[in-house]
Amino acid sequence: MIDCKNFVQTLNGKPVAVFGLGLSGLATIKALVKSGAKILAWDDNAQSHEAAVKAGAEVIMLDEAQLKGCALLVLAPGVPLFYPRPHSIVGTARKLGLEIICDLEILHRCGHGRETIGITGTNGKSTTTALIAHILESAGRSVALGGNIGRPVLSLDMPKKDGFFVLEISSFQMDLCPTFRPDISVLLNITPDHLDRHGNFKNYAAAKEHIFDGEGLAVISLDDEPCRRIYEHMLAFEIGTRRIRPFSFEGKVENGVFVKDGIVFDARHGDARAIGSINGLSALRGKHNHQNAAAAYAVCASQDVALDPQEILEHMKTFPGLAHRQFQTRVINGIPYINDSKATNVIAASKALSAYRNIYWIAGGRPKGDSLEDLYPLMNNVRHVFLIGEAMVAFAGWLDQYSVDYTLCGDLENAVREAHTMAQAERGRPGGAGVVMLSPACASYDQFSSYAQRGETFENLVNALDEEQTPVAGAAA
Ligand code: UMA
Repeated sequence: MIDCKNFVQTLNGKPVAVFGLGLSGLATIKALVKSGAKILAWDDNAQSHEAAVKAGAEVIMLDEAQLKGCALLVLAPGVPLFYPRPHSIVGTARKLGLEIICDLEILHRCGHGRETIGITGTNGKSTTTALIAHILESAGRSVALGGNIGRPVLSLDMPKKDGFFVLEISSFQMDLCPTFRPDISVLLNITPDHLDRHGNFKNYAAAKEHIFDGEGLAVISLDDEPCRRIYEHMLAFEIGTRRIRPFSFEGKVENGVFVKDGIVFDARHGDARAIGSINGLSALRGKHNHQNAAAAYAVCASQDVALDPQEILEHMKTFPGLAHRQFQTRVINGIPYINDSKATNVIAASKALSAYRNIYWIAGGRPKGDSLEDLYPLMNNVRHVFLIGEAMVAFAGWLDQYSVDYTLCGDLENAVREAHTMAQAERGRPGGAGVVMLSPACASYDQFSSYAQRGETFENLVNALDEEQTPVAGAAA
């Protein structure tokens, strides 16, 4: 847990208001109470109150009278700040002129003195954050990994004096950080997302862009238009005064880092130098992971971190990947079984479907209403679809249109069994061994409590599968 005494001293004895008692709210209460602060806390869901009391807060409705005496308001990132309309507590705090911040801002105000690496973007944040932390740790550096990835920052252990905070930062959190800007800021990509929360795409991109305010190093993708625009703004000193290191997974960039055909190139000092290949690394499959790898390399090779290029590549090779994100659970007779339960929408599933061939694809769950049409070009990569959950009928109708073979399996247990049987039986077919993959393109809530529970169930089922050699298609009887 982070020592917040430096921050608490700035409060002049006033209590802190904490609204939203989820992961970050509770961690904030615990850390601040331990450092001597008084906390007034509230959550619209009464079920969250008990945990806050146990953590040492006074749980009380945070109306104007209560907020008036507080030093500031710590807001959970998911509570509407601007759109669709600000939560009433936000309106009250603004009326009182009370500062509204999140836990990342508190960490910054603790004056910890460690280097901070912050990663934002629409996709790939968690993987890149975990990859950077893995490379640094493997190189013997002291690291605290957290933020939007699911570990609230104030619950982390302080890294050693010369260590790093490696933080995944969402646009919601950026909006709640008036002064915190990472020493090394990474922007991976920007595509439309969370528009309900930001009102429009311009506001969403602007929230991300703020990560580059101030000084330090800016590591920025050149692979999409909004990122390129921000890059141009930085070059023109319209944002921050940072050193700028561009990267790409789509082609050569001058003075930066790029990945081409799976080879990492370092062109930071002029000529592009091939550093090594990341082809064949199961945790970094697919073009989108080349973007993540290029960003991670640019951070770790920078003068601020100064790892040796070959060492970075070596540590990339041992990256295990993230749970539930194209995670290789097991290999049976040369066939990988992949848990991509985190793919809860069509775009996320399309990443996995483009990264493999001959896929025995387990899909379905509770559909999110997004169109399947984006998946059409990827159906060449799919051998057979095993459908589960509420989406079965709708998905089957779509697959019929394109003559893609499928089986209605109902639940995950049937789907894993059927996919396993078919994949193992077809091992000898032309085109090489396939891959069994859960990448649902749907939410999990029709049959599971979360995508994580769905992924764990998949892994348990896969781990229980029989390894016995099944006859290979085409082999003599
Ligand atoms: N609440 C209210 N009123 C509201 C809205 C929420 O009282 O109008 C209360 C809820 O009842 C609940 C609490 O607020 O008790 C939940 O707050 P939260 O979900 O905002 O926050 P945490 O549980 O603290 O989780 C947050 C991040 N959540 C969001 O940004 C929505 C987590 O990111 C993050 O891992 C965690 O802090 C630790 O730092 C999750 C996420 O979905 C994974 N992030 C979005 C994304 O990745 O797309 C941005």
